[in-house]
Amino acid sequence: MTSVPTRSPEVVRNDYETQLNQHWEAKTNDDINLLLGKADGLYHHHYAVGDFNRHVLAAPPDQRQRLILNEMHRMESEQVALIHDGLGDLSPSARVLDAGSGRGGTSFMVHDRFGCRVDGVNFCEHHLAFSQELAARRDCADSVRFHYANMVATPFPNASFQYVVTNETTMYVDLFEAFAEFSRLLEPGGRYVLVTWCQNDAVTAPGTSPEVDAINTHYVCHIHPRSTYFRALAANGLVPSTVRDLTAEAMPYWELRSHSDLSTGVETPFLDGYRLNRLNYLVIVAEKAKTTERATS
Ligand code: GPP
Ligand code: MG
Repeated sequence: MTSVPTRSPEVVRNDYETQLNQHWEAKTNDDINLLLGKADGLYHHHYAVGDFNRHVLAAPPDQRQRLILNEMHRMESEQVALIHDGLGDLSPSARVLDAGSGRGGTSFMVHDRFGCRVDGVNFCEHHLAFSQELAARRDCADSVRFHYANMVATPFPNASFQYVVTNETTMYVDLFEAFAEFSRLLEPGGRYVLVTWCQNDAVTAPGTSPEVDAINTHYVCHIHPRSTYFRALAANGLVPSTVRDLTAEAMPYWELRSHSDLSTGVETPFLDGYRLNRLNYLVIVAEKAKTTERATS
């Protein structure tokens, strides 16, 4: 049973969000995602870190493409360990928000790992219907709920979550607006786990990387400078405890994907961006400050 309202101006709020929504609503025959998830019902809209099994490239021609897709799917699923590890020792009674939940892959894997309740938010209607149906089929619809909502303006009360995660979704939002919302939603001491690709403004000025421009055009997104993440976290009382730069580890996935018949053309700018260190792959864990008041001595 699915419950997806039709497009609302309170959720899709402006010209950019309308353009973005239309992009995702139109992306329904994305075999590069749909074929990967078929075997186990985990559909991802993120990439991966770590090496691939190099033997697949030497596989017999009649098996090679299938093995490449299997390997990409293994890697995308294993990427969710970055989120699991960032969440740490999570109690089954905790509530987790998955902001920008796609077709549900990360939400299901967080629930499966910790037994906790997960709320996913997304404004793409076919993604939402798809993930709600999967939740019913996976028999976890009471615990893993997907909501038609804008991830920077959600319907949830203040301090209603102990954890927020974003798995490669923050290139679609204004970071100050998004982190203000996540900070509002988190209990004091709550944790935000963020996996993202970003523009390395330590080596190139914003707006000067053709690779970043090409990816932005491909996905209708805005890749943010690395430093903006930290400014926006600090501005919203979200204090980083872990920062991991996995740029080198993010490359093999794209190398493998460039050998797939389903490659989409975005492989080259990702590979070039990472190789030139203009694009970074980061994992950040941050805690919401228990108080934002400054101590007076
Ligand atoms: C693309 O993944 C993912 C993003 C641009 C990040 C945000 C995604 C959300 C659903 C919020 P993809 O798996 O759709 O790309 P591709 O089709 O190229 O594999
Ligand atoms: Mg994909």
